[in-house]
Amino acid sequence: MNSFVPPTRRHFLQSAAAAGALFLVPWPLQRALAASRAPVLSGTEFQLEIGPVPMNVTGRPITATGINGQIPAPILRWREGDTVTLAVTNRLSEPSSIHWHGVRTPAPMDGVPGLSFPGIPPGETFVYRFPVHQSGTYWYHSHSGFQEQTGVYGPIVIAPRDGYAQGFDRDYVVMLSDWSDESPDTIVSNLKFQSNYYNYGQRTLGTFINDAQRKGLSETVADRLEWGKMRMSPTDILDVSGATYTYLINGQPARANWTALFRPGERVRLRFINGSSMSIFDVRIDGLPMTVVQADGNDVAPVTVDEFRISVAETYDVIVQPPAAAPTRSLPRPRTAPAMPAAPWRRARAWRRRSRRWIPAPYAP
Ligand SMILES: [Cu+2]
Repeated sequence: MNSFVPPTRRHFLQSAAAAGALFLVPWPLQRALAASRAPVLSGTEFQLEIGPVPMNVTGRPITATGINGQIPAPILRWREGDTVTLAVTNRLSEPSSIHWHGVRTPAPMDGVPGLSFPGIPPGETFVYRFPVHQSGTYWYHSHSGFQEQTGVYGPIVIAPRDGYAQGFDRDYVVMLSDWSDESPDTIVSNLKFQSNYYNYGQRTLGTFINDAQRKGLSETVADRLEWGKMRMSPTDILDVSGATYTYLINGQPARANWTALFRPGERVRLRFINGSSMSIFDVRIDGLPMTVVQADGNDVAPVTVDEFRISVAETYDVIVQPPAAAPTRSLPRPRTAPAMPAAPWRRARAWRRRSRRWIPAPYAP
C-alpha cells in the first residue's frame, strides 16, 4: 500500500536530511508526474479500521499499523456545525484508541485511554460521536502504545461554516512524519541505555582543537566545562535523529517526490501538519514566499515568510502562488543532524565533517 519502487532514473534528493520532497508542479507538466491522490473521507459518518499495514520505506518490507490500510490515515473532511459519527474498529491484537488532536470534544469522546474512555479492546468497535464546534487543520492519532509512531495518524480538515477568510484555488495536506524500521520499543530501550544513542553529531577532540584555534584555549575549556556542568550536549537537539529516522511527506520518503499540481496563477493552500513522533522541521519552498494564514487550526493575521519551524503536533496553513515557469521544490529539514549514510568506513569522516555544518549553534544564553 505504502511501498514504492526505488528510483531508477534520478536520485534527486539523496540528502537524508530532507524530510521528503514536496513538489509544486504546473499543470502542463502533470503528464510527467503522478498527482498526489491522498485518500479523503468526507461527510458525517465514518468507518475507520485500525490494523496492520504493509510498509516499505527503506527497501525493507515491514508490518506497520495504519487506518483503513493506509499510512497516513485517510484525510477526514468535516464541516463546522455538523455532528460527526466515527465508528473505529480495532483489528490489532492489543488495545487501541483514536485521539482527535486539537478538536474540542466532550470528555468521553476525547479518546485518551484511562481518563474518561477505556480504550478499544482488540476486535471491538467504539463509536465516537460529537458536534464539531470549530474549523481548521488538525490531526488524529492513536493514543495507545507506540501505534502512532508506527503509522496510526492522519489529517483532519474542518471547513468553516462561514467560508474561508482567504481565497484559494487548491487545497493540499502536507503531513510530515518520521519513520524507523527499528521498533519503537528498541528505540526507547536504546535511549534508556544511552541518552545520546542516536546523536551522531557529538563534539570530539577534533572539534575541541578547532574551537581552541578559533576562540582560544581558555574560552574553549570554559565552554566545555559549562556544558559539562549542565550535563548536556550542545548538539542534543532531538533524542532520535536521522541515524534511524527516515522523514516522510504524506507517508512517502524524499525519493518518492510527493507532488502537488496547480495551474499558473492559482493560489495553493498547503496545510502542514507535523505528525511525527519527535522531529521538528524547518519548512521552506525554494524561492517561494509562503503566507501563513492559520496556526493550529486558528486563523491568524496573514504573515509572509520564507521559512517556518513546525514542532511536533503543530499545524500551519500557508497560501502560496507558485510561478508558472518551473516545478518548485520544498525540503522540510529535520532540526537534527543528518543521517549517517549507508557508507563504507572511509566515508564516515567526510560525513562527520559535513554533518557538523548541520548542527545548529547552541542556544545563546
Ligand atoms: Cu495528539
